[in-house]
Amino acid sequence: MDEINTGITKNKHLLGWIAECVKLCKPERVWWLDGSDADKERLTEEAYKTGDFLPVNAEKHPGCHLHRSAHNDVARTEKLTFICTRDEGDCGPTNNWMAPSEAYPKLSSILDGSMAGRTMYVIPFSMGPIDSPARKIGVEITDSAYVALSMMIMTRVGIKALDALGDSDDFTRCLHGKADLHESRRFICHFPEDNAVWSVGSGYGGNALLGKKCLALRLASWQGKKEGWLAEHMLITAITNPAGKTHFVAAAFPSACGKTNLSMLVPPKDFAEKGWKVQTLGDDIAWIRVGEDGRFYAINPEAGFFGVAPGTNEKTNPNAMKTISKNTIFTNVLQRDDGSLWWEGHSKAPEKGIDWKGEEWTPEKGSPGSHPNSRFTAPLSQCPSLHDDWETPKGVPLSAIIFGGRRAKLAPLVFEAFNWQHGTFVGATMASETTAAATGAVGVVRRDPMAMLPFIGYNVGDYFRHWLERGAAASNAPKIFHVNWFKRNADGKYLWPGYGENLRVLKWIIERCDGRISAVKTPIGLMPRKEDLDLRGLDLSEDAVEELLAIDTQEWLAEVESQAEFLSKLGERVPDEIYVERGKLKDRLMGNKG
Ligand code: OXD
Ligand code: MN
Repeated sequence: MDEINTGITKNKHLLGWIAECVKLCKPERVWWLDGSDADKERLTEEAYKTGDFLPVNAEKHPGCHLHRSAHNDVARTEKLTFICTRDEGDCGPTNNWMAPSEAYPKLSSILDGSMAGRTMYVIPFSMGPIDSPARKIGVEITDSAYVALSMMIMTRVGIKALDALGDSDDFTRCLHGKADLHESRRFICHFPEDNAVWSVGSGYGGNALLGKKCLALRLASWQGKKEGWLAEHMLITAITNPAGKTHFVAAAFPSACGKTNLSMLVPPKDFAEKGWKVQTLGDDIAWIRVGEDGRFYAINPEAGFFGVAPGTNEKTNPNAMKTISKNTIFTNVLQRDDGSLWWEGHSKAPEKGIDWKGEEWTPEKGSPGSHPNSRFTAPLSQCPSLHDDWETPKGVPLSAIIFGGRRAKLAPLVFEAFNWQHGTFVGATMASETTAAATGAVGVVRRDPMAMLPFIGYNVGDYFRHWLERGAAASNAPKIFHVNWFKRNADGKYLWPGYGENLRVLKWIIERCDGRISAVKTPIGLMPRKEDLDLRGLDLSEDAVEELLAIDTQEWLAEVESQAEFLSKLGERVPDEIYVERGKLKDRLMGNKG
């Protein structure tokens, strides 16, 4: 069989596994990615030949490519995502379970011969900086040039990952095959006990770039439980105040709720003039360990952004626009007549173009030109607001963890948890309106613990226990906050301007971390008084501020009942401490002492 870059490893565990996969998938050729520029160039040429890439206007988008996915393959498919533990109890009630003894044969029969006439790309990669003690090595096999080139942006690929692996057997075996992309033959299966992921029938990023959600969240959360660390769906950002003091914060929001925007926030003009600075370390995933000084240290295991395009523009996220100005893969956006790219919320709509389905489009057509979950894949290194420590092997110390959801009602702009246990409860019961990042209805409120509902790779009760234990293991754990940028008034209008103005809330948060500002005790947590928020220069009515900070006791009492209903579905492994916190919240709301 034809092979490219053979001999780049002598690791017999890896060679043995690739041989097994070749036997199963029967590709025409095997291409080992060495991570070099020459390899990338050749692979790019290949992607144009296979039709994975379509050309774009090279003057407007140098080094960029357009990819159009199958129409039925545009988002994560949670229904078709499985945790395959031997014991169903270890998977827990928030995941779909399939026994490994069922999953392996089922997926093998789909993969059998599925790469005939195609190239099998072998991608050795590292999640995390190669020199970080926290990094994990994986090897992904795929028959998609789009996936291979996306992995080259999102992770650290090639010989350097193989060198780090050496002769070891300690790597995640990630097997991805497109097969026929039919939904009835689509499965994303995780085998935490075997350190393996098999994904078949989808080319969508979250289902197919296996370093991301599959390894860095689902398997990593399981490994973190065993090894004493946390894998979380969190951005990491650095906020520096005018005195030059930097606080690192991590924030967990559900998919497509603004993590990329927050991680690249541009301070409002008057804040920037005073010397406030926000810098980016990551927009989606954080791996967190307790350091020797008792603080939480976070690394971003990724090397790229896989961001949502719609709504991204010069005003909402100028740093993202600069990041994606070159060397970026765009998926399912609209192409204008001159070959340049556009998406809803980018700029004025073109009079016509080719939409994400490859069909002629005009605004009158009534359907979006780009898919609501259309994406950009771009290297972190191109982000103008990147923080110097983004690859620091030990990670950065966290002052605060922020949970957030998209909620039209109920949750105020910001509150602080009383302590770690209460913060864990706040995260465990947080809720958000669903978005286009996953298939299914959009805009429905669902509980999404720590924004990890689709990504906790084991029993959710054990996960809450792990959170409580990690906090107890840290003598100097971060403070926990909850924010809601999405509260609306009775007319359905957003009350808070969001984007850069969110720094006003972050300012209160880090001042709390410095112990420099007071807070009011409320039944749900510690909150700023109106005058504690720096709202100078912001056109916001007194009423709006009051509404943003309001707590409606009746609504919260209903919330507590709905939390109870949710918790009751999570099984017996939910720690008592979570119920205790719920009871205390109810008591405080009823006016009793908490
Ligand atoms: C993502 C997601 O792509 O959360 O980051 O779906
Ligand atoms: Mn995400």
